Amino acid sequence: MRHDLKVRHGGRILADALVGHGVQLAFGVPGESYLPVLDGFHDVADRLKFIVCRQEGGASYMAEAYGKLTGQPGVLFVTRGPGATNGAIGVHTGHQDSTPMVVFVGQVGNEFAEREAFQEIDYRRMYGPLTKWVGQIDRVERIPEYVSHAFHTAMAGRPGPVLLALPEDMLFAEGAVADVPHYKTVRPAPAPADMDALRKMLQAAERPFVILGGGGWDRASCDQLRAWLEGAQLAAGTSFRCQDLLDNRSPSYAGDVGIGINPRLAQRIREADVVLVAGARLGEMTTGGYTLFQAPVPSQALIHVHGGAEDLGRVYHAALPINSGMANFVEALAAVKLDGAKWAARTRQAREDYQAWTEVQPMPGKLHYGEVVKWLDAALPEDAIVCGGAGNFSGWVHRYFRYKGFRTQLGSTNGSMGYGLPAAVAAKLAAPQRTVVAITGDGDFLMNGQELATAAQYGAPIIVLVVNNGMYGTIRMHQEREYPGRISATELKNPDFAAYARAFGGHGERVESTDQFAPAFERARASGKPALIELRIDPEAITTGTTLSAVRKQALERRR
Ligand SMILES: Cc1ncc(C[n+]2csc(CCOP(=O)(O)OP(=O)(O)O)c2C)c(N)n1
Ligand SMILES: [Mg+2]
Repeated sequence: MRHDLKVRHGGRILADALVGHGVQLAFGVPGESYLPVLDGFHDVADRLKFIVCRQEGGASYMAEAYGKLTGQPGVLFVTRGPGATNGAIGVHTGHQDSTPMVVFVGQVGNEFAEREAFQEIDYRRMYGPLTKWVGQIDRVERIPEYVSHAFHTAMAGRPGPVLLALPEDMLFAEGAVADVPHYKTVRPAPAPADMDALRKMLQAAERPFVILGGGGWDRASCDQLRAWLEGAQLAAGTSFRCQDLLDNRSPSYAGDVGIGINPRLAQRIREADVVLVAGARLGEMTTGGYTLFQAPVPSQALIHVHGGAEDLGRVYHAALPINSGMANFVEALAAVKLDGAKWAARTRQAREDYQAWTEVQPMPGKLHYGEVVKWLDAALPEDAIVCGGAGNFSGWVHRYFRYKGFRTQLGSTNGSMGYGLPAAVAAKLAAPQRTVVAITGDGDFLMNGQELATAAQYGAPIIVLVVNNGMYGTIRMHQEREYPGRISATELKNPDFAAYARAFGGHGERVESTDQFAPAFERARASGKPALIELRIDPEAITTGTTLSAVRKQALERRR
């Protein structure tokens, strides 16, 4: 032990370690299992703010959204057992979305370990499949080493969540140890030979297409990539809920490759001869259930660029796999000069198809939700952040909203409900100067409605839209398709959402027709409080393109 070092308890060493790694906001719900950490936070309160949430599900989404927005690990604290189980949802989202996160969870003291003591869980087993690494810090002197390891792992290669368990006795113990400097981000870069092969493949293509997606991006790389795509006159799409990686106003942008894909875009991808995929895993949602690309050997020559070496060749055999971080890849692309004359007309057509697809379609009812999304698209500031969860209501946003650059969208690519509101709270706390809107469904919203209390407590004037159709509409749609007319477990009796928001000290209103929306939104914005606008839509309007009764009718006809 070096005598010039101050003796600190484990909680303080941990708090100092977080400050050393640049953590300014952390999210969580307290527990008696990690009291020394809360005590440590007391000492560093001027540098690190701990956002106390109302449910670990909300807190874990906030940490995930913070990581997604800032590119720095989102930090989450949950107590052992029940806190750890509640908090799993945001970790699953972070894993599937490749979002850097460092999760700390209380653990029973080592003196009781393995007895199934109060709230004891083996986190290595429970969280193993949801994280990149699960560790447990058993010795107080090793806190700085473990925390540094966790931050490096969360950020390296393909980013993702990491979990550290904190046995209670270790946190109360004291040690005299040195801090570790700020973590470094380790990401691979493409080899010159890879870039040469990429240039040759793309230049030889007749029908090239580009897909951008996944995690590990940053604003500068997205802007640089946009310029490169436009210079090469290439058409590009974005993977499911990664629509903000390419400014949707770019002449190269051809739409999102996710649920409810434009059929013409799907056709374009199937017909492509060379596809460059940068950052996307090519998961089920981005491949139309593994149909846009045949598994394991696609008919298109695939250039697959990914930060995680293990994700290359995982499903698809790429003609050219390139293990690279996105910034390094985009930098290397600058030297790749392509003549786009061969495919320029196809790119223009792809853009026209996108524009035609995003024309607002008719919708039953007095409140045209498509028009509302178009209004938001035009009225919100360019850098507004639009957060969303899961449900059919999100389809209108995917189709009609034009994301105008990096991190104007925060969504859960694992299709996880309840994400929009907590993501909006985290975004507003991280970027108070930006307008932040959460678009939620009536089912989706109440999965984490309680986090309005967090928004109110920390002064986060977000604007939440609740698209109310009185049901778990997505499931009802699938139900009508598979078992027409046999409604089961999908109807919802809802509270008065506007009154609910007001009960938290927020602003609340209900809108029942299209013309009521803009003034209501302006009032919500002007209120300066967390605000909620309920949109009463016609339950018949089940997607942007069809009605509930049409789905039922088609199903019945198929059965005849
Ligand atoms: C956490 C979670 N639980 C359940 C589901 C399954 N699920 C997907 S969409 C959906 C219904 C969403 O309802 P709502 O928010 O009202 O949106 P709507 O489809 O009606 O527009 C459900 C239950 C899920 N994706 N995530
Ligand atoms: Mg609904």
